[in-house]
Amino acid sequence: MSPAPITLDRFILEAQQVSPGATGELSLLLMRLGVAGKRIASALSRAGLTGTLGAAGAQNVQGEEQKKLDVVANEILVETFDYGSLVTVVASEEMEEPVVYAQKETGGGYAVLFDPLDGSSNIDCNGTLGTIFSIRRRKDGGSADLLRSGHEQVAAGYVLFGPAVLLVYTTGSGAHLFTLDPAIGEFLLTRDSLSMPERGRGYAVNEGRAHAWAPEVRAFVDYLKQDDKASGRPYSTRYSASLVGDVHRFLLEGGIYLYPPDAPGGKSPSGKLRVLYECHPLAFVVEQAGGRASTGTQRVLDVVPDSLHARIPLAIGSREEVELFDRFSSGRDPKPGPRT
Ligand code: FDP
Repeated sequence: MSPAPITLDRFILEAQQVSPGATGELSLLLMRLGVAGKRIASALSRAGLTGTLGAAGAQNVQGEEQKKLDVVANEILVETFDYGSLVTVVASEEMEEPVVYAQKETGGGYAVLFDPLDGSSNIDCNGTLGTIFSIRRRKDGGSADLLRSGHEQVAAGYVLFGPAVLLVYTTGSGAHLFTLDPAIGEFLLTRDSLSMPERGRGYAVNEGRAHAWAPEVRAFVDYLKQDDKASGRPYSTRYSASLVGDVHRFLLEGGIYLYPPDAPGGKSPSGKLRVLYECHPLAFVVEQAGGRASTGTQRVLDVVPDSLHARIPLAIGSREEVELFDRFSSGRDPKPGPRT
């Protein structure tokens, strides 16, 4: 008989047993995220049949059009943590203000932050989507409590909704990959302690926005496209319009995802992606797999946001490409080495 599959719950519980001082609360929370991921996957798979595709008719706090499924996924996550006294507060890309659970004033030590449905433009065309989450210990309360560096995350990860539903998470000792087995409704361990290639052959960026980029960003992307076999160029473009989808690809294959800032004076001088809901959690996962995440001038995990919905430029992926991007960004001589 083949060995019993390792379910998400078993993996989390076994990790808890070898984690000194663990109370089991974080384990419960992670398991709940698994359940929320399955509920969102179910809503997505039936959206075309249940009338939940299309726009919700409102804008989120960023002024972006909300899709019905953005709202559904957000509601599932808010509801998921509204019992059990584990979580005091949740904050989401889709909500202007955090939700503070009234009954938790005396209990619940965690804050959960999320982007309920990343890659919204893919919703109506059945493209790749994701849910990104970040877990922090609650300190003294209030929104200011959440405005801390990415090093304060105790866990982070994402659920990827593609041909298969995947869950990747880290608690700071490696990043682990699970695949939903639809036959039994469980996430099963498919790769323990992911290790991403130090260098890849692909890049993902919305090149339709190249006109707005700073010259050093254009120089970097042009560099990737030049033909030079010795340094492994040209790279292939791999942009899916879903940050989670692209980051996941590069986690497995190596490469770099970029959402650069506009040049000074442009419309988006800080880029598009949100520190707390997207950049910090993905940076935590990718670093745990041996990769890097940078704004071009700063390590993403070092960034302390000045507001809940603050944005930063993001370069995330293999160590070598992200370091190269930093060298271009700072105007240093890139001097890329030959491909090994
Ligand atoms: P979206 O706004 O559609 O949710 O997180 C934001 C994000 O998607 C990323 O998933 C994606 O990579 C990027 O923005 C797409 O933005 P562009 O349409 O500007 O390319």
